[in-house]
Amino acid sequence: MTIDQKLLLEVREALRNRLDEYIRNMKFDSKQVLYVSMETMPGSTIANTLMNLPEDDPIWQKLQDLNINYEDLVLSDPEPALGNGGLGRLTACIAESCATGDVPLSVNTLRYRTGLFRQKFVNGEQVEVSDIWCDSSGNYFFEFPLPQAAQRVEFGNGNNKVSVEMIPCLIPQIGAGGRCVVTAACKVGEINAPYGVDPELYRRIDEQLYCEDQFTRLRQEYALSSFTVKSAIRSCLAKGHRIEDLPNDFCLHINDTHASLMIPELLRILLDEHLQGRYDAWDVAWDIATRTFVYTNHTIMAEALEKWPLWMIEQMLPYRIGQMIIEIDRRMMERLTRDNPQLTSKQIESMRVIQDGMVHMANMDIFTAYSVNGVAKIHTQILCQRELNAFWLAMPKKFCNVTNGVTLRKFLAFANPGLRELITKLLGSDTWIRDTTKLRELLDYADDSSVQASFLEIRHAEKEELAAFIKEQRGIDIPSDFIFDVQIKRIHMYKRQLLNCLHIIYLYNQILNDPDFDMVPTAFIFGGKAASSYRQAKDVIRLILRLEKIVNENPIVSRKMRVAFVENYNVSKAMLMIPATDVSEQISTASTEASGTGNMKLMLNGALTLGTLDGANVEIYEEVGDKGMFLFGLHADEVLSYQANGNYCSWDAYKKNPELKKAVDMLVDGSLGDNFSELYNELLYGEYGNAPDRFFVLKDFESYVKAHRHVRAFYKKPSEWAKQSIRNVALAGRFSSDRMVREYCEKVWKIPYGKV
Ligand code: Z2T
Repeated sequence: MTIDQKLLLEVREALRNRLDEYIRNMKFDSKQVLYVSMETMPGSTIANTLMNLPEDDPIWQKLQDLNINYEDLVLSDPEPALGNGGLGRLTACIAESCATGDVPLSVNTLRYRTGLFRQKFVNGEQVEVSDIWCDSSGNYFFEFPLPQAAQRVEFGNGNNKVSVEMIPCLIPQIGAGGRCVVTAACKVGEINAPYGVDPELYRRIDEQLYCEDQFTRLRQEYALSSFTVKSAIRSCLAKGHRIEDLPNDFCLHINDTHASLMIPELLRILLDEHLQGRYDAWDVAWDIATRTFVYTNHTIMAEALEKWPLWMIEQMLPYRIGQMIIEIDRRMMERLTRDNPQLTSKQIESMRVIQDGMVHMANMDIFTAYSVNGVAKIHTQILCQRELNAFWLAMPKKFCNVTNGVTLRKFLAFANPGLRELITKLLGSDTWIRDTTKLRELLDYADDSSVQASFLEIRHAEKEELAAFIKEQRGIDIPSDFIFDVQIKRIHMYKRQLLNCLHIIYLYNQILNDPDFDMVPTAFIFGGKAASSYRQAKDVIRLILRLEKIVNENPIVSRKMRVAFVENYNVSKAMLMIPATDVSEQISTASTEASGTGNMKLMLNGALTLGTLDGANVEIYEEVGDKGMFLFGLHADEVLSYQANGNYCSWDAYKKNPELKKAVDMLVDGSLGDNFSELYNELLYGEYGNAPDRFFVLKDFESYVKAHRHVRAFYKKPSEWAKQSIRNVALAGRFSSDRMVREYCEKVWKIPYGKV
């Protein structure tokens, strides 16, 4: 479907009006947060705009006149896929909540000409197709370039000096109160390269998200970092403030380590351009830096912690950047040894910025930032007690937790209009859309059988819509009276889609062995992309697509279960799938998922969580208790202790349980019609030098099977199920990004929430 041009213009007008108002009302006296993120995934701008326009906005009448179906509209609106998963989506939720809460924040990011790939299934495998989110001349309809705010970023040294113009393009996000914040997505403008240097190398800076080429990747990180620091300094001085006032004017938020180069960049500019000749220049610069930066950590997975070779930084960036890093490292060692006699030299060494010629970005961030936070209770705990323990012992005060949240205007109010109406009717007004604590009042209705019936009806209608979509997209029939069991997230070994698959194979065997096997019919629905170079994850996709065929095409098995993999999962697909979910699969190995945010979006819509005590599942469990959630699996301390002692043997579980053994063997014995030997090896022998079954899939299998049995038994009691579903919605207010942003204001950014 091509989107009605008139409508596009209407939405664009609405955005431009708010943007103009925003620029007119910019409060120059209050502190601004620059949230610097290599990723953002706002989803459809049409949806993001419409969802927050008040009911009396003239645009609604016009839409009605045009007779437009929103769901089709949103699904056909190309989304700026400038991110991978949770981290990029969180950035967009933060922006939306800041717009709603009148918090002066802007997101700085890069404007990748090709975002994350579009996923296609060809011959039972994922194929990556380049994603076109702009028109044929490279423009995006809902962005507003701001060339007057461009900055020049410099690379290299001496005769090889190159300068690249970075031009911000603004994508406004309107909040529920009608104000807006902007995402400044930077693109490359004019490049000045001396004779002999290929300017094309620098064109690549805004070419694509997470490019494999490490040189380009480093240039991307520096371009975003330098642009941001320069913008902040320019604006501070333009207000007539002194450079020492920078920390009062700006908080520079390092969203994971990708923008860590802001630290040496700020020191460099301060020392070389603003504090020259002052005997205390370093101390002043350092004092400014340590009051300006904050850092959020989003993972403890070692392979995701960024380290850059110092030589690469020295060679490709201005040489002063390398010098700054060396100086931070030197002074840090002096300070840490002087102030922490209680720490061992091994502990001190672990905190070093430069180790074996590699720059440990997180270490530089933690030492410099005045605030360091994790994204869920258990994640922050593991950071403090384990991963970053030495830092925590040396500087406990700068650590805090801010549990993630999601915007319920998008994922509940807009995505699930039936539920929105019911809640508004029950609570007597729609103020819960901005004050999510009000959702708690729904608890009064959890036992009310007519409310329970309405809940189930709304869910059923959503399930029919999703089933129709899956039929159209994948040609698979899913009866809407099946349990909709949904796992939607990036494909990753630690997220354990493989555990879900082994359970499906197990059920398949059970049904075939015993045609009377008593089972509430269940549809296992997946969505998610695998990184193009991640072989095991792509094998998992291949496995799920195999299971689709084997299960759905078997006349006996398909009476009791179905499998479907929704192609090209993205933000708009999420809005379609989440309201239709009965069971939310959140089954990562305990201690591996920092927070998870899909778990929150699903809970918000009344899905019951089937999960481990990992990430924010822990806090979901605190809210809903045993009856509101199906828990299974090892606890984080058990996982960490197995890892520390190396005493987990995956063969034990495999040999002990014949049904599990059978399911695992089927990965390689040909009965699935294809071979999955790498996944088999992963479980029993270990791959890439890792321990066998490093994510405890086999260990947790029995407990997972049991949890699923509970799910099916519970589903037979619709009134009980509906009651817990209502409780889930009622208790989800804590997971609103409004609460998260309020906490960031208080604990991290140190600015008032909302209007002063
Ligand atoms: C990402 O999506 C997340 C962490 C990363 O660490 C990178 C990416 Cl692309 C570098 C996710 C976490 O895995 C998830 O648990 C969390 O909810 C999300 O960030 C937002 O904090």
